[in-house]
Amino acid sequence: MTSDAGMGAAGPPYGPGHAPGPPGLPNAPDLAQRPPGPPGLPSPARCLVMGVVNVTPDSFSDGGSWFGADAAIARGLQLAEQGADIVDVGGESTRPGAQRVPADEELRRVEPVISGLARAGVPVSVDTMRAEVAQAALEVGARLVNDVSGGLADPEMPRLVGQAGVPYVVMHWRGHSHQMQDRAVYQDVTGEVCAELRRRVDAVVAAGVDPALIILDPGLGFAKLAEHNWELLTHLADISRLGGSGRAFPVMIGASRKRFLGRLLAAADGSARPFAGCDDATVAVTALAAAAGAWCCRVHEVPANADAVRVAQAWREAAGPASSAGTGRDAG
Ligand code: PMM
Repeated sequence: MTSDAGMGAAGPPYGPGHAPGPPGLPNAPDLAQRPPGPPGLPSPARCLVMGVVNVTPDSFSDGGSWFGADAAIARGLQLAEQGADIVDVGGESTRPGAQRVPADEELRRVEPVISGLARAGVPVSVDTMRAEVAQAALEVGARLVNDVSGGLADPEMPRLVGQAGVPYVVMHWRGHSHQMQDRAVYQDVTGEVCAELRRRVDAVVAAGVDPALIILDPGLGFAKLAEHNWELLTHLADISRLGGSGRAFPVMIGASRKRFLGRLLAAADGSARPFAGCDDATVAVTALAAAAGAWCCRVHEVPANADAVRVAQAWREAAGPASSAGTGRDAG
């Protein structure tokens, strides 16, 4: 472990009192200072844009579109040219109700795509819940592991990520796709998501992950109803600090094309807007989340989102020095 990762008698390094934030932050709706992203990734002085390439036949929002390796690499290159700071490559659909694919099939889908994009110099993340897939992806050049289960689906994952020393997205998750919607039950969604994420952070740090490499994600749509997603989106500061006043983790948001947007934009007859008609709403969420201090937004269509994060940054800078500080390393 590097940096301030030691777990001494004072408790976990991200616990209360370790890195007190500015007064008034814990309950503030916005992250007045966006926490810096982990080393080894691009670090512009604004929210990052992560472009998605799902190498699957059945993902909810773009399944089947980039299923062959050549098409997926071409799409990833296009997303990078359009302004994606990171390209996220996944080989397993996580849409509600989806069945799992075998690990060898997941690997067969993602490995050539990650390899091709990394060789072209694109910062790539691997979207997987499996340590075996993450390891192979890191060997061919992935720089970040995006684990929607936060290390719950595969107990080997946190140790692997800890040993590799790469940034790790720890997402809030309550179970695999076939069971997750039954688990969308909360009394206090922000409080419960923070508490459950805190337990995951404790576990992955205990397994060797450096806290400075952890990115938190509330997991919009994963065991969440629309009302849960909206509440979480408006409590990014709480999520960043796990509901306390300790270390502020960078926060990632994945709202792109999700069903709660389609339902918000339903037609007069009540039918949800198809996902491809939700890109403008995605851009609106990106602008709001970036203005509130999100570190990164994961999206399927990059150009307008790349504009939105720049608008949000100008907004933050105009709002005052506290809002625009906390970013801006040149590395990566
Ligand atoms: N959502 C999906 C897949 N991977 N990763 C993170 N970190 N956060 C998310 O919200 C997330 C994710 C599902 O979306 P898709 O299948 O439509 O791409």
